[in-house]
Amino acid sequence: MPDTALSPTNSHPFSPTELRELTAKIKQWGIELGFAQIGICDTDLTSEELKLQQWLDKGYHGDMAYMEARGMMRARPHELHPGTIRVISARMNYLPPEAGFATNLKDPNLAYISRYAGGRDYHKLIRSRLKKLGLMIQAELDTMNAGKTNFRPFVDSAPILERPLAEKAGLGWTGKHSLLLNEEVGSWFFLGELLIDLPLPVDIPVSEGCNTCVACIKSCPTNAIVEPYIVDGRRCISYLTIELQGAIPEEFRPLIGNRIYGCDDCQLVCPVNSKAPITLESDFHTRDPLKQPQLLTLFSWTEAEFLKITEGSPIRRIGHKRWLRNIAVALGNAPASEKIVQGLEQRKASEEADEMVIEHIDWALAQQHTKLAAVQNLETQSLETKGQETPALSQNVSSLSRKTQRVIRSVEKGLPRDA
Ligand code: B12
Ligand code: SF4
Ligand code: SF4
Repeated sequence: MPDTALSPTNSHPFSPTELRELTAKIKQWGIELGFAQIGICDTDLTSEELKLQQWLDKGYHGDMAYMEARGMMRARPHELHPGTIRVISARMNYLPPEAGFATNLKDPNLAYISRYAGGRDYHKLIRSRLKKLGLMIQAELDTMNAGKTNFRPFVDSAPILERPLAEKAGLGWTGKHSLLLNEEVGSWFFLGELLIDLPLPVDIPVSEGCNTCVACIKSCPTNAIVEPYIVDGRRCISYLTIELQGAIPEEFRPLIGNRIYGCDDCQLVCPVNSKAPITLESDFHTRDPLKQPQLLTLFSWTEAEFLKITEGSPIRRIGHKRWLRNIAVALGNAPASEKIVQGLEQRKASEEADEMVIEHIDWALAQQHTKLAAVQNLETQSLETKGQETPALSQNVSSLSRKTQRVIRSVEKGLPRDA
């Protein structure tokens, strides 16, 4: 390293000692602001460009037009925010207490909501903390009489490749599910970045730790992890229930089970998550109405109720119609029930159901009628066999897929605190 270094927009020469001390302070401030870890990397993502292009060429982004909107700028932070020479990458833990993963997945009459989404929307929270970090850096430069720095926080928004940046910055390795994970803490964290023009020393990436494990690939309900490290977004339940605007393709509906907003399965079976810490942010704790909620209760919310209860939460982004669409699918997957049929019919007759919602309700009604007929058949058989209840009847034709049953067993064994 030369004796002094200049940033592109700051003519102040920094000595290596000044930069090392400033970096140590930045990492400490990051922790004080609630981040679990801060790392620093340069802006060179050329090795990712071809992989990103192949992913887009295969159409894995589906309807997410924003993924191709800015071309390769996503892999070029210095083009997205001119002057940038370093990325300060930050991660914030979101695992809420009493996650109740298995209890929730086990009961198909309850709605499963991805555990990142039960509290406050992370975008605003993380962006504002990163901005504070930038202002703290500026205040320090002021005391050093070192001029102005040019910084910009990012969280998802103009989507730079956050995961490869965080990997370069030493925050973890890319798991076969394509998320970043870390030996000490697992993967239940969000990423955010501060793009900056200071020549800070960079961190060293950690080495990959998945080894021969393939649990996430085997457990994905929709086989969305098409190759190790590569997710076909169009198959992912997170995409189908959150990003997709229109109808959910029928082939995926039975596989979605009771997951009405996002999916956690590939992380639930990951052995590295056994050490995951609970978030320190009470804002990420699950709000009461969203804790293990009954599908029928959520389905009965009017649009006004939906907007009120989900205010400030990421769930609000999908709007009431897609909320109803997702719950209708889960109700179709739930065990046979006259009450569910009634709930579906009431909703179908309501003014809040548009054409798309009605199509999903009709699908769910067809599933329910088929299952009710099966239960009736079994009842008749049971009467004929002198009242002996058949096992299938007592379970009301179990609607949990084999994969989900495996995920539940894996959570109960591997993540007992969060089960
Ligand atoms: C689009 C998107 C999605 C899409 C597509 C997912 C995907 N894997 O691409 C959908 C809607 C499906 C999705 C789902 C989820 N997402 Co998302 N998503 C994003 C977003 C906005 C962009 C990701 C992206 O660039 N994808 C494009 C592809 C090309 O990138 P990639 O998957 O990293 O692909 C690389 C690999 O394929 C790799 N590669 C290719 N071949 C090989 C070979 C080897 C050996 C290796 C190592 C790598 C490799 O190179 C590619 C290019 O870099 C990021 C935020 C951001 N701005 O980065 C959040 C982000 C990745 N998502 C996040 C989360 C939390 C989720 C969910 C867990 C949410 C949920 N519970 O429902 C799921 C998880 C699904 C999964 N297994 O990926 C977090 C992940 C945090 C973490 N710990 O890593 C992020 C970073 C958001 C954030 N700010 O915190 N997401
Ligand atoms: S979030 Fe769910 S659907 Fe998406 S890749 Fe992971 S396990 Fe598969
Ligand atoms: S489940 Fe296994 S393969 Fe998948 S990310 Fe975790 S350690 Fe890696």
